[in-house]
Amino acid sequence: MIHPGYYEELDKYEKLIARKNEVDEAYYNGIYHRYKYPVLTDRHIPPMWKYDLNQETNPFFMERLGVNAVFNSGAIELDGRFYLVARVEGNDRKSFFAVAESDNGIDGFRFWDYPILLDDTCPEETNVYDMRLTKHEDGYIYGVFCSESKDHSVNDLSAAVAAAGIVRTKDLKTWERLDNLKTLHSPQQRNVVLHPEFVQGKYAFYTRPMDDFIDTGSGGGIGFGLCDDIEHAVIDEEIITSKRKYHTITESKNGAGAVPIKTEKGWLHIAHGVRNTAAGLRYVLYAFATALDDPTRVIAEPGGMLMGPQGIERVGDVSNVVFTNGAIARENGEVYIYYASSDTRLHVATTTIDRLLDYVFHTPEDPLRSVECVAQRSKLIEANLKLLQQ
Ligand code: M1P
Repeated sequence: MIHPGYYEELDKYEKLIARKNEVDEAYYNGIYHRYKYPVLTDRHIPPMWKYDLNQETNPFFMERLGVNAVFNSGAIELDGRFYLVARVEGNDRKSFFAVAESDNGIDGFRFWDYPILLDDTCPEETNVYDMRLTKHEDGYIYGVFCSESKDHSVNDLSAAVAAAGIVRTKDLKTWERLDNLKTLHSPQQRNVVLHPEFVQGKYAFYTRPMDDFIDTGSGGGIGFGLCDDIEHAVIDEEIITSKRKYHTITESKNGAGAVPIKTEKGWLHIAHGVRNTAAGLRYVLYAFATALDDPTRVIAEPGGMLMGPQGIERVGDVSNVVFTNGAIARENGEVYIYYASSDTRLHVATTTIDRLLDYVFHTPEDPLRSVECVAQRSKLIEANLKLLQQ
């Protein structure tokens, strides 16, 4: 017999899924809209994923397999419907992937009945997270994610190794696991993204060379490398595209985020930058553009962040973080950026290609020194005062 508690929980869940999302009118920057409600949270997990519904075996109707958080999601639009491949983290700390679907991309996201069960091809793999979904010109949808294993080479219980796992699908239902990416000169990789087009006839990856699981060490920024065979992907040479810079939002590390968006003026990238503070690492989003004929050549990089955590977004399991690994660029020019806050919940911000291009090409670069920042701002104020006095 089904426990009556199930119907109470189901009612709350259905009300949450049916809740309409709204632009947060209190927030304005002219670049994008933020929304009042997150699009996915732990409360969007179907009750049957957490509870044993049987009254006999679960008389107190308690969670048997709780979910701690739902955040960093890959995103894709297929036939006018919106799909997120979310990072779901169980109470046991292990993350896994699950598809949530909506008809408008802003609200109504509902998880499919089952999470994604990946082929168990890596016996050493402990955890998986942060899938980027690339609609590649070869006809497949690729998912590139972090595959994390214990590092047995050092005497430290928490030491881990990050690598890039690769899967591919045509329908988000059947997933074929390919070999993990090998980068011959970087011992660890996270935030790896597959470029949607062939470059010089090869598969092209944005990488993030790292010496260590947390510290990028000698890794100078977002890398880029080519490989011949996607089924056994090996990159022997990585070059750096968007560099880390001293006393900027990328000083500690940076990493590719959403799959780059092709525009008439260049490839638009939305990435994350990390700086250190007395309160720990602070993650923000930033944007830049690279040349259409050479996706490694940065042609515009506005100073500072595109987005930082605000209000409740600042608080969570890993506070002071916004992070993206998915955006949807629609045929009509709209762009939906899915970003997670503080490794806890997922939000959407909406904008357009035109606005993002204006932002990337007309926001001044970071002059890198306070005195020059003041001169830059004073120039803006002076021009505005002149205009106001006319
Ligand atoms: O905790 C913040 C983010 O940390 C990692 O990003 P990076 O590799 O740049 O440090 C990722 O594990 C990401 O999942 C997480 O949101």
